[in-house]
Amino acid sequence: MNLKKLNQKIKDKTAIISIIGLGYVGLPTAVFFAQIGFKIIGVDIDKNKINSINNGNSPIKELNLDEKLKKVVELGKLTATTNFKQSIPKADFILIIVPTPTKQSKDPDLSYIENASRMIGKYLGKNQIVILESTVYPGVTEEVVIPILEQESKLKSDIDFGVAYVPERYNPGDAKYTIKKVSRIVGAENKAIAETVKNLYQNIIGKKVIIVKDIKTAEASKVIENIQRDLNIALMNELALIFERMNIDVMDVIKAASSKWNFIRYYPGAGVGGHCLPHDPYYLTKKAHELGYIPRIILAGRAVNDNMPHYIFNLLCSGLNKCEKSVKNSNIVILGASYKGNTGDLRSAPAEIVIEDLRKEEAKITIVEPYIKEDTIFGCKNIYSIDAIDKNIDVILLITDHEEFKNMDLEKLRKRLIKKDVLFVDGRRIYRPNEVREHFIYYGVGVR
Ligand code: SAJ
Repeated sequence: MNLKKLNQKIKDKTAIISIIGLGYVGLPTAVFFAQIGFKIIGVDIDKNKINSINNGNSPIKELNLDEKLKKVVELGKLTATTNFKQSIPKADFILIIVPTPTKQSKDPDLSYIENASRMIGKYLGKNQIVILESTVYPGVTEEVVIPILEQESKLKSDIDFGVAYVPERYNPGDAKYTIKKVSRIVGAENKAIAETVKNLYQNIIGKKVIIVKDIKTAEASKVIENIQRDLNIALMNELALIFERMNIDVMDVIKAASSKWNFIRYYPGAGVGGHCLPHDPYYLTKKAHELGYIPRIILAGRAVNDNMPHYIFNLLCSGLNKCEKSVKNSNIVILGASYKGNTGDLRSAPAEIVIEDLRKEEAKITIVEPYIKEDTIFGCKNIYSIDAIDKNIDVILLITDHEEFKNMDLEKLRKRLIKKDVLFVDGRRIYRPNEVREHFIYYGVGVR
């Protein structure tokens, strides 16, 4: 490989970068590299997405990318295509940023990575570097991606072309931790390729780009980031259920424990959603099982978190019971469908599970979801605003910690409602029980 030539192209920003997968992470990454002057060829299998991008319109509204996207498209810095044959041969660097979901069985679904590798391999030439960003288990790059690239291209990795793993660390919708403000990890087949890839990313990363020992170390570092987070949240959820039985409010306990310098704050809630935490752990646990190790702790955390939406349903049933009402035909307004506060992202959203449980008991459900411009979400009417809440409701069920749902005027809301007892279920423990109990029957995670 002629890495000197590639490094020169990075230096004078004439390197062409092809980004495979223009989703929540790939599209912002493409815009970011284009904004600093690189020519980007975005590749995706979704024709509608491609047309939207080439017209300067972001297909993912909640990323708020339209203005930046329109500009780089108008400058000719970013074009999108479905055609690998037209894009791969022109690229110096090829980034794979495709989904790595799990199947119903919770097994990793590597089909997106395998298909992308196959299509890249068909048109891969010499002196190009392929960089995988998607979250995987240690070994996928060298045991899955590289063999497919070599087989399709009839070329040899580390000789004719290079491969590296640079885990994505992009947080969709996060204005604080933008791509620029988060350090990155690079693992590659050899030091020279790692240095070249580091030079490329250092153009868009204002923080350190750290070269680690090898590709597997880089793959492992990414997958444990989210496993650690998932497990810590599971611990808080488990503590909420323990302290509920002791009539201790877990939120008071967390607040007290937080006064210790190295206590890391996580909070119990209605469940753990998104495209990362509910899925990434299974990539490592599957590999662990294959190697004869049973990852009990990781799987126990997943089980606790996956149970939380059902726990919320049971909490609501207990609360209705206290009001001497049944779930059947009760009017329930759910505050928030998104999996995470202040975003409009429904992927693996806990709300969907709670709604399934409620629907089985024939409850009547409307949703207040201001971040998603859809009139129907999970089969329920979206009324968008708290002000549109029907006066006839029996239950307010808060599931997503959107800013709009914090500091609500509970007295004003209560006065609009006509039922004698209205239940307020706080699925994110946003409110202190006593401030709500002045107006509603209050139930919350860890409090009945
Ligand atoms: N959640 C809790 N309790 C908590 C924190 C989160 O129940 O204390 C729930 C959220 O409501 C949500 C789910 O967990 O349903 C996931 O929330 P998250 O804050 O982890 O957000 P994600 O899934 O978008 O995680 C991403 C990850 N970023 C990348 O993979 C690049 C994760 O590594 C980040 O730490 C996280 O964003 C973040 O910090 O925002």
